[in-house]
Amino acid sequence: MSVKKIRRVLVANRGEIAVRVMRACRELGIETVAVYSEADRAALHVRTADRAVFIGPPPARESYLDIAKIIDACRQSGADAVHPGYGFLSENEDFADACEAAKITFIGPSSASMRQMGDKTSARITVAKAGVPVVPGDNGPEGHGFPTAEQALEAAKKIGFPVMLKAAAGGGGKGMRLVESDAKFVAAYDGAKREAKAAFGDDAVYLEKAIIRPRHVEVQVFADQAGHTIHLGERDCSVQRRHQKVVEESPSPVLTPKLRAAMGAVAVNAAKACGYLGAGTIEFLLSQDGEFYFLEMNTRLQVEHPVTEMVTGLDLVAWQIAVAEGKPLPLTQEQADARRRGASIECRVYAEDPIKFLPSPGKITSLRTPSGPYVRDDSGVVSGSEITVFYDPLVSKLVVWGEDRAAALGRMRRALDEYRVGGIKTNLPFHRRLLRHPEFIAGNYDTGFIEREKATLLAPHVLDGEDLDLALAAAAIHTSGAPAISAVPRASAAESTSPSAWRRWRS
Ligand code: MV4
Repeated sequence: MSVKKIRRVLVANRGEIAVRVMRACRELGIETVAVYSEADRAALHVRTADRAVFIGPPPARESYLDIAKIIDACRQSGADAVHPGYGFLSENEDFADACEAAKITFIGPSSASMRQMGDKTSARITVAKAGVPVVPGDNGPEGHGFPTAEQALEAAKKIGFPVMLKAAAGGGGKGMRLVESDAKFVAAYDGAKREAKAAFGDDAVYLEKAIIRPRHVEVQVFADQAGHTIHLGERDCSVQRRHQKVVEESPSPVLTPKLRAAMGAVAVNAAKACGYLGAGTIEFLLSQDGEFYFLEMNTRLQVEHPVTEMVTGLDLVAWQIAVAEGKPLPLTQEQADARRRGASIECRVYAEDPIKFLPSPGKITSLRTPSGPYVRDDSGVVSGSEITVFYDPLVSKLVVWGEDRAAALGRMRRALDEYRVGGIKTNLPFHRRLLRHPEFIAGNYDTGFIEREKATLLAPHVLDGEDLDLALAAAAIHTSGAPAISAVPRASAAESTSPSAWRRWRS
């Protein structure tokens, strides 16, 4: 239990989340400290902070992931608290311990909670004891994986194929294998073990029954130091590709109020089971028959937290700071339930080739970000910023709110059409197509959606109808010597933004 007012926060992160956290601090009258690598000297998060400390070379291992350097930066700058953001050191128990040892408030859960939830077999055991439904499976003879392929195969036969082999130390799909039959089991077991060892330095693998075409639905939880724990509803994150989320929304288009209440109550129990403090997320798989299963807990603020903020009208970073200072949660579960209103969607805008899904680093030479009612663009870049190969190529998170899902979809289509990024390729054309896909509009999607629909979602843009006429007319004017229309530039071919060109998707 700690009741210490926070006066100066060091944000141990970069990019949009560092800027996001600093905005909350500024609003609360809390001073901010940025840390930055050689590659981030001119970065927006450095300019946003009250002061900044240089922490080393561009590779994250030598800067943003170096615990000693971050603790030293706190000492140098007089910070009394650290916000870890997401990624980097946010789920590193040793970092939380190092902060405690240095008497710096870590804005997040205890290292013990992180340890308990970081290991997947230990998390399954912990939450199952609290009555949380986990995916049926076998954690292995001692509860931490199978020592031999033979023992694992025996267990797999009992569970029944198809099964999932998963890394105990894992998460994010690394060291994970879907196995359809016993013939392929031993090779999959060896492969999963090798991948787990390489990725986590721990080759323990365990078994779960495979859920076919699941949705990924996660519940936002919050806990204070008195142990009060509530949930703030769910986010549907099923639209992802290769374990990289692309679009998230709240509420999930498929949850009934009854299912939401059940998942929320279970999520609260899962958080209580590990003595949780602060913002956390309980991930579930939702099967096609409407059953839900605990998958894992993320012991940090998530990338997609803004959709929850939009439907609740709350500032989750301000809440994180409040509970870290020992203040009680400002709302009861009933009050929180009464706040949820309308629908919110987030599109992750990445600097990547929209066809090949490969990063497209470079300098952003021009930028027009959407705005207008209920449109939020959380970005860590401005015109002139560099997207480098060293870090995540996220340009921004475009988030909208609407009275209902249809309004939110219309608003997102409009916002996407306003968005212009020059100098680099982005996945904006992909998002424009996705938001016009009939199945997405209907809410009919699961975790395999992008892979199955990639041909339609990635088809190169072709002008048609009115847009083709306009483009032809503009070209005729241009070649006849009259000035090209430039006051309100139409989208370039690469940008392909004109709304009516997407008409093919309207059913
Ligand atoms: C599963 C599953 C089906 N059945 N487990 C992928 C990442 C890791 N956190 C858990 N994952 C999955 N676990 C069982 N028993 C399907 C997935 C999965 C998935 C989960 C969430 C979001 C996207 C996904 C994409 C493919 C597979």
